[in-house]
Order: sequence, then structure tokens, then C-alpha cells
Amino acid sequence: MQPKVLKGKLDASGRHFAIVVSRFNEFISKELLDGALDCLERHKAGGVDVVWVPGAFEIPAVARQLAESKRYDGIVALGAIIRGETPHFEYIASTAAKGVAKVHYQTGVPTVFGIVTADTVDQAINRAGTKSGNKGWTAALSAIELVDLKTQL
Ligand code: INI
Repeated sequence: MQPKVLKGKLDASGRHFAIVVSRFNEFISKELLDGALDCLERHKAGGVDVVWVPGAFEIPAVARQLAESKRYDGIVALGAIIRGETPHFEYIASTAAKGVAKVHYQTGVPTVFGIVTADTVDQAINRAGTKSGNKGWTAALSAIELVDLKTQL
């Protein structure tokens, strides 16, 4: 017996995306945004709206509102959470990660996590278009794939 294998295609034509991006650590999130926009454009997305929020903590609530608007096929969450000397980082990172996942499985709108969590500024820079690629670009690619996969399930 041959298994039936389902895979999302990397074609965003005619599909609409929202990017929710946080202003905190903007010098990183701006690079992630550029990466995500480049990826969506190269894969021929039909439209992209960019929504800025103050920090990563606010991303899930706004992403949920966008998902519920039914105007978007997929949502990309972008931001940068950099560890400080207090447990603040853990609370924000865990709220953002769990919140973004919840938007996806509670609304059914593919919502991906392009939020860099890093111990140092250097680590964050490495993930925003330098040594370790651009997490905004790869998050957008995941959104494109999941949006297409959804139509096959
Ligand atoms: N928000 C971030 O996006 N990244 C951070 O590193 C960060 N730190 O470290 O504090 C951060 N804090 C702000 C937070 O997301 C909220 O905007 C704020 O608490 C208001 O609700």
C-alpha cells in the first residue's frame, strides 16, 4: 500500500497574509519584517497587511482579532524577546509562544511564530538576517506552506 502524502505547496498566489510585528527591539523586528515581506513577495502573495503592536506580549490578542476577521489566509507573528536580568523574559516569551499557537488551533487560521527569543542581542541579530538566516523569512515560508496544506486537509 502506498501512503497518500500531503504537503503544502510554496505558492502564495491569491492568498492574503497579515503580519503582526512588535516594536520592542525594533532594530531586530524591522529586519524580520523585511525578511517576511521579501518571502511573501517572492512567493507571489496576493496581499499583505502589516500591523505594529508595542511588544511581543500583545501579539497573540491582535493576531486573534486578525484571524477572526476572516480577511487573512495566514498570519505571521514577528518580534524579538531578549533576556534581561529578571524573569520578565520568561513570562513574555511563554505568553507569546502559547498565545500564537492558540490562535492557530482555536481559529484554524495558520498562524506562525517568527518571534526571536534570545539570551543576547548578538544571538537575536544572528537570527535577523545575518549568521543564522532570517527568522522572519522562514516564518513567512511556513505560513505559505500551512495555508496551502489547509486546503488539502
Ligand atoms: N517586549 C518584547 O517584544 N521583547 C522584549 O524583550 C521585552 N522585554 O524584554 O521586556 C518586551 N517587553 C514589553 C512587553 O512585550 C509588553 O509590550 C509590555 O509589557 C506591555 O504589555
